[in-house]
Amino acid sequence: MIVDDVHPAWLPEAAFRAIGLRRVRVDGDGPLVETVRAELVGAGATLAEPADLVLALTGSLGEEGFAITRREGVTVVRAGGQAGLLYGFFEVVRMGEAAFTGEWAQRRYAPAMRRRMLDHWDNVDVHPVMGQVERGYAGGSLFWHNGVPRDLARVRSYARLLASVGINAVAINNVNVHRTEAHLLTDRLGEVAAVAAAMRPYGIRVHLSVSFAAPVTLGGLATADPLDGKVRDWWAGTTCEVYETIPDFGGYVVKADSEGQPGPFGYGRSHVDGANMLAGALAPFGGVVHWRAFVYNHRQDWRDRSTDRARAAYETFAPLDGQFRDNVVLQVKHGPMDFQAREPVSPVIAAMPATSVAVELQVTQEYTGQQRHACYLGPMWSEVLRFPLAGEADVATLADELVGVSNVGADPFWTGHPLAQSNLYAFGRLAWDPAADPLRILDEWIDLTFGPAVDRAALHEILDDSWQVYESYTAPLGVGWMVSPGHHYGPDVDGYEYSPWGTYHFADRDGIGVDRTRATGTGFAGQYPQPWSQVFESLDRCPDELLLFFHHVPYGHVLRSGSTVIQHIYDTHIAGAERAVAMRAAWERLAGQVAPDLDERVRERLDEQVRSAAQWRDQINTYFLRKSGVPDTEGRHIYG
Ligand code: GCV
Repeated sequence: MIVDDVHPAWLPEAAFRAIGLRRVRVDGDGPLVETVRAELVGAGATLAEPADLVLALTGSLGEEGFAITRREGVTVVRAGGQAGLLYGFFEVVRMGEAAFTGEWAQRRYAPAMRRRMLDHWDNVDVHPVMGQVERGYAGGSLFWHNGVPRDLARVRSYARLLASVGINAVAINNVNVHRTEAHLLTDRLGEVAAVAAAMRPYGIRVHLSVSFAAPVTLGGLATADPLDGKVRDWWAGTTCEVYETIPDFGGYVVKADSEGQPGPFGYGRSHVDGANMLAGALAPFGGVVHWRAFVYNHRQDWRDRSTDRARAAYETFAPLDGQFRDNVVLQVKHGPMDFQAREPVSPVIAAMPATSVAVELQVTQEYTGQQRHACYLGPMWSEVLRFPLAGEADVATLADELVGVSNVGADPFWTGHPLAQSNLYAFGRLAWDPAADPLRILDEWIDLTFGPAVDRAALHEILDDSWQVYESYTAPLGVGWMVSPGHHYGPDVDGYEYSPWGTYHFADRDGIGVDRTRATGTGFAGQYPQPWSQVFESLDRCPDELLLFFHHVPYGHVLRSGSTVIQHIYDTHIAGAERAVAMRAAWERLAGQVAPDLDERVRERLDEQVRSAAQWRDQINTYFLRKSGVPDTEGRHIYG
């Protein structure tokens, strides 16, 4: 077992107690099998006969699948490949004593998504505006410190945590590739190789974000035109060197023509030209390119009501379906805007049946409280993944892969807010099984992290619906934004209203919301397959929580819930801020049950959540009271 100076998260020594008491046999060879052996020994198990637990490489369960059975007092894990054996081992850890109790028939496990990936937005240097980790709320980078690589022991511990929830790929640097970080592809490749070596024993392949302009900035060419022979040769040669150094390198992640990053549009080429060129360079080595669909005009004029940022990704990519090479994965944010607390699922996910699609979730809490607010995102992701976007097919079925923007940094608790570890855990578990119940996953996390004696009810009270609580005191009814520009923390209702980012709520004295209907608005609703196109188009059928994403309505509009829009705003904001206070009170019940440093950190964050929720409540309620002039029917105090 790895011991270092960080919090053990969901793998404390106690989690291995049941395994540690057993005699074990491991049948098979290979580096990941060795990892399993080392884990068993580290847990205190003896490699001896007669075994209570047998882990064996056999059969046809696929590279990552495994089966567990228990007969005649022996628990047997069978796996088709080494990764499967590692995942089977961690399943036994999760089961605890139950893995060694009773007799049961074979249970089979296999991941739903072939690639379960975390993207880090880490920079090597501290960026003057974005810091070292863009949208990072957990200290500096895991990989670099003061411009040089960190001690890799922590990276190895991280890989272990990730493997225990089935993650098999990590992109280690920011998709906004700055000058220093561009060199990771060439003269600083050794640093990537070192991270890959630390993660390899846990079955995790390393990917790299690259700049589309690299042939110019690194190669000294005059162009990065994807159809230029010299450019193609440069990428082919560079990629070949990458694989000579890191034979199991995963591939490239590319943010192109997006928020100022260079891309094929700059050369009059399409995203098929750009992505396929890189895919061609990677194909001989089995690598993939994750090509992000987050392409929109970030220099919009707010006066221009014909442009709608929500429409942009579909307009760019839907016509290109079927033209991408097999090793291109189109990486699509789960919603059409940008990781707001509430968005409809992106219609792009249903528009690319002939393209590999990765759905991108934001584990780092940029728009959901920045790891200062407790906000368990499992229920949100579960809703996204189970959403029946195309007939019978839900998002999880339409997606080939799941990618999460990591919430981890150099912080001793990994995630800043210790309770945000639950999000990292849930991301892995849902990528493995999108049908899993997010509250059951939370329970599993609580059990592993805090042990069976903890007041589980208190933790559930804080976290179960913390996403809905966060939503209730921030921007209402799916309209989104209303955050402080730039750093995106805390309320600023009009902060983005007259900005170039395409993120408007259009509140005036009569009403609020964005008309995205085909009939009278931007037409975005028309990008969905039926029935959703009609459901979102219709004022009567549109779900309340997305009403203002699709419609501009008067404050007196009656929601399906029976409340008016304005009364809903008042009620939810008052109740939400009260819930934050109740969350803090629930934590009090855990006094003495958790380690003092963790206790102190959580208390500090809950105090901030209470303060911030009240600030959100007061700014939002006051803003809408002033705009609408409609008083609260309950006569509660709202600052006028
Ligand atoms: C890495 C949002 C964030 C940016 C991020 C971008 C992206 O706009 O605010 O920090 O850039 O998404 O996903 O590329």
